[in-house]
Amino acid sequence: MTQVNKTNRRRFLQASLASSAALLAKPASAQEVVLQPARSTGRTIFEAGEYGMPSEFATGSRLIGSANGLHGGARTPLSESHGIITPSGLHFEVHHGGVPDIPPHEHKLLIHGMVDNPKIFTMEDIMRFPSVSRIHFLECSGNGEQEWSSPSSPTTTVQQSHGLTSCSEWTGVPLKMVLDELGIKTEAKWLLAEGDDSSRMGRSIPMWKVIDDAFLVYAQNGEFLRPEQGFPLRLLVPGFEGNMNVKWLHRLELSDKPWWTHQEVARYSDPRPNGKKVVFSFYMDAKSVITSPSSTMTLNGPGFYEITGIAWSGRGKVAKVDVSTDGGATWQEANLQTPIFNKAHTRFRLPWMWDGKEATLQSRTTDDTGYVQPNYEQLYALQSPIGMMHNHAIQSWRVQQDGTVINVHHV
Ligand SMILES: Nc1nc2c(c(=O)[nH]1)N[C@H]1C(S)=C(S)[C@@H](COP(=O)(O)O)O[C@H]1N2
Ligand SMILES: [Mo]
Repeated sequence: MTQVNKTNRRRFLQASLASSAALLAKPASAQEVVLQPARSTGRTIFEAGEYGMPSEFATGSRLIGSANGLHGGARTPLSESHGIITPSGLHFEVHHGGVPDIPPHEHKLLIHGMVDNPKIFTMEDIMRFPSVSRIHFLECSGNGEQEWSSPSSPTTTVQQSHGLTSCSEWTGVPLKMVLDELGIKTEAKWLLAEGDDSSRMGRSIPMWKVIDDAFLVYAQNGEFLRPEQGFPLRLLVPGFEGNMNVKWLHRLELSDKPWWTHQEVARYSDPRPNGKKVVFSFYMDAKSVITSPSSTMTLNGPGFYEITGIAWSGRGKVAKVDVSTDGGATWQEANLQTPIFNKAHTRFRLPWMWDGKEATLQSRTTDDTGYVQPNYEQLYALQSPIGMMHNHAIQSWRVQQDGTVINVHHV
């Protein structure tokens, strides 16, 4: 299956990159195209099965593995993604103790601590609240860790370097609404969110974020959450590092101080040049990457190509994306797909005539707070010794004269 997929994917990639040549080539005559005999009868509806699957020729599959040492990582095929929504079956995955299969009728959410009336909710209770649907990205703060700590290989793909981010429409209940029912005590400043997986993963979330836009999510892209995304219930804290978006959520405790869990003091903390570590950095800062052309693709001769990719910011909306084809010497503003959503992937596109000479492609986003995505030098100055988390530096791809594209990390 994977072998077939890989072959198909390569073929498709070549076909799509060759389309620039096709655009310029003489069209086939109408006779050749239209006057072929009709195809014989196609597959029946019974063969499609009860849950539709992608075409056998469709490309894009997750890269399973854990090259950066995280348990249970699966990466989204960004170079073969279109628009801004990640199909649920291609959403990235990170879990620290496997994926539990939880029957929803057995699932409970306990809310206790600094509330007037602690309560245990069933899924039915939660789904009776008025719901909201919002489009948000989710990114593991370890995304790009490998690129940051060791120079990447020329064949490291965008899926390997950036595939721990995805974007979905999430449906659920604003957490504030549920907590207001119970009565939040004025001393409550933090909330512990804990998952019902073997790792019992827990993170401390500041109450101001809970009040602002955290929500209890039960559906993704129009259907119930995938088990891998936290079925039947997860917390979503939009724009905050992936780790805080606790899956298989079963307990929320309000307190006047944070819990200093293992996840927040050891794994997801950021070293600084003065030898100290920053904890609770929360935000995923503005970041972008060109997904096509990108490493391991081949351009089929000079001519027209569309440079495209995604940009996002945990602090708000993407305001603009600049693209360079000369390694950052000059920049051009890319077109942004609209509407642009808050804390969501934003698709950018820029028409490009490749002259057949070596070109170094970069993208640099600015979010609506005015924050500009840094290059590696700027990031190294901020965060050293080189940190594991929050690599959001500008990525460089080099188009070589023969049309092959390689990862040059930064230039
Ligand atoms: N209960 C629980 N929640 C969890 C995790 C986990 O291992 N257990 N992994 C976290 C990490 S590190 C990330 S990056 C995100 C990944 O979410 P996803 O697998 O839905 O993409 O979930 C977070 N929530
Ligand atoms: Mo993560």
